[in-house]
Amino acid sequence: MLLNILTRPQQNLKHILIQSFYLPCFLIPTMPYRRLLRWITGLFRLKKSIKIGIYGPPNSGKTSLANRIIADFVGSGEWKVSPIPHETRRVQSMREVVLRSGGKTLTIDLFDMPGITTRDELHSDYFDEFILSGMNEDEAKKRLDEATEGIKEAVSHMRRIDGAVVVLDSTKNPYNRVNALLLGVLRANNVKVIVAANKIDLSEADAGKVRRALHKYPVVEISCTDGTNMEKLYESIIEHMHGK
Ligand SMILES: Nc1nc2c(ncn2[C@@H]2O[C@H](COP(=O)(O)OP(=O)(O)OP(=O)(O)O)[C@@H](O)[C@H]2O)c(=O)[nH]1
Ligand SMILES: [Mg+2]
Repeated sequence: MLLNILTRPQQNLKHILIQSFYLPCFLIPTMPYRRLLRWITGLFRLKKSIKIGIYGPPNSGKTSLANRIIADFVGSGEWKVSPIPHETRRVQSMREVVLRSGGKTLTIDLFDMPGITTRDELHSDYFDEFILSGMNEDEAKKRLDEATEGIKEAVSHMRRIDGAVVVLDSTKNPYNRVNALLLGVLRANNVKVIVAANKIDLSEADAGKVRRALHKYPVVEISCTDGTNMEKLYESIIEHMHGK
């Protein structure tokens, strides 16, 4: 046999190719029905989940939103939330979360991103906030370094995601450099954007201002604390996010 392969390589290569082409056909009748169906659909399924990142400035409620989504559609698992900015300093993800709304579904890979800010803001305003929250200088510097890495990681993910929910704190002025930069980079990467104007439960919230500032995008006014309009947000995500 070995001698045969060595002496007539071309003929035998053809034989091997034909065999490997027909091999799956011989396997089919022996596979259980359900596995067979999964195998066939798997062959045609080019992309299973839509990758959605939750972006926004620090402390706007990104992780609170991720936790709501997880609680509503997965049921267990929770990420850490804190009033101190830059709590999330590594990208956190949950795969294959099935969103359901109005009889429609969308399977997403969910990414909770570190808060985006500029270097200047990080080294002045946020550093001061770390100190005011009770951290000593070393702890504050460590958090600052980790936050810097987190921002880099969040920005590098923009190339890999299909859609973004940009969470803004409605009590804050939406007209600022960070929001403009964030939305500009997402647009440059062809990422579909929905804006969630969060914290509308607070009396000082002005979601109308967020809506006016970001009129080019679908804006949903929400509260992650009391769950206002979460259903509307899910509906909007399912309607607008269909991959790149
Ligand atoms: N009143 C109110 N507070 C909220 C709401 N959503 C989040 N918060 C609070 O805002 C703070 C920040 O929430 P996070 O979910 O940690 O915000 P984040 O955007 O993930 O923050 P970083 O990870 O630091 O960027 C926490 O104290 C939350 O309890 C909301 O809808 N209403
Ligand atoms: Mg967070």
